[in-house]
Amino acid sequence: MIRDPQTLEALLDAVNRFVRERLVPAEAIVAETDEIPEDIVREMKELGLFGLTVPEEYGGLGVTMEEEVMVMLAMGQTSPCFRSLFGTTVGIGSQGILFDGTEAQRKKYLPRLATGELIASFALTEPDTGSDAASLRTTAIREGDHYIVNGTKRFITNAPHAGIFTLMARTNPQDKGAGGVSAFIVEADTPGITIGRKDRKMGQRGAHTADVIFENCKVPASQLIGGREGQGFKTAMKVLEKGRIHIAAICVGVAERMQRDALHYAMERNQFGQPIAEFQLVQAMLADSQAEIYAARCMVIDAARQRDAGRNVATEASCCKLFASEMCGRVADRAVQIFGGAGYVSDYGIERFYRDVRLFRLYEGTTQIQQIVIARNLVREAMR
Ligand code: COS
Repeated sequence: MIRDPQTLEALLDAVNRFVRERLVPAEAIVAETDEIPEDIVREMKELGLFGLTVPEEYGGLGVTMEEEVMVMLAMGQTSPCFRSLFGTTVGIGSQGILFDGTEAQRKKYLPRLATGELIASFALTEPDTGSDAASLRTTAIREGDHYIVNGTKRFITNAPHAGIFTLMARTNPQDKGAGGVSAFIVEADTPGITIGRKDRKMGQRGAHTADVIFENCKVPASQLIGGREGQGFKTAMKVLEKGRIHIAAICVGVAERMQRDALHYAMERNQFGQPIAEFQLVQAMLADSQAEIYAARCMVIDAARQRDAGRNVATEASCCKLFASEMCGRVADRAVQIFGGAGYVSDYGIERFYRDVRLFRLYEGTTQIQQIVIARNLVREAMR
């Protein structure tokens, strides 16, 4: 749903300009230094990017899912590390507070997230808990008006920058499954929290992940999301479901960028006396990528519209994440192929995208988890 086409157009114009004039020129330096320059971070805040999904009453832009998808398609036209900096704050780090938090929790945190003053991270994954999210071991044991948190969270995006963590921890150690898990808002400066060293990753330099270690960390009971124990796994699933549409949109945007770069290269690069774009075997690669990008774009917009209309889109969200992330990987591979030897050389930039997009098939639920979710939902639906 698009609330007001003119307002959205103004926002997209601003984002497109920011991407073109500020982010694209900074891609190489960010990849080299592994840091996003402070002035770019400030401009992201000024544009309202950190508050995209925070409702207007709490100081954000309150975009609908379809509008969010449009902004992510625009943000995808540059290195994905830029989106990552505000992605957890507009997505998995904040939406649990919005969906299931108490009014007091929303009022306390959402306005500061919307301005970018606070960065939110989502702390679910652990050293021994990835796809099987319900098996997490971090505990939060109630003692009076506090919970004592112990455990280690792994690969936590934006952990080194976070002001708050949306933390999933087991409040009922007797219940080893999803029902024993609760969600908390934990302020990053709470004593007992240590952030590990930044992970050295395959790609997405400029986006940082790290371990978050909780040792007898005393979290006030008022930080339990929604004030109810045992709801944390469901909160996480709801947040991830929406996040999957968001990530799928980024996959489409980045695929469009790689396709554009490949097309321009193919038109400039001459072999056998003509641009390689004239050769049908190169054209076949461009055509396959274009068809897949178009298909994924249509899927993502459709799923977003259905979600805005209030429909259950658990299956569609997983279809989008599955197809768009795999599509993006194929487009990256073809783009490198079209660049030929230059595709393997850092100066041309395309190998960086090839490495960056590999993450899309892994995080916020691997391709295999999306397959499981889709198939399970189909079977459940058919059994009704
Ligand atoms: N929305 C709301 N509730 C949901 C839900 C959703 N999308 N998906 C599941 N739930 C609920 C279920 O309804 C169930 O509730 P009841 O017990 O009341 O019936 C509960 O959550 C447990 O669901 P389920 O039985 O399906 O849980 P499983 O342990 O079998 O796990 C998968 C399901 C594998 C799908 C889940 O663990 C998952 O998504 N794993 C991937 C995690 C992930 O994405 N990690 C990335 C880290 S963050 S970057």
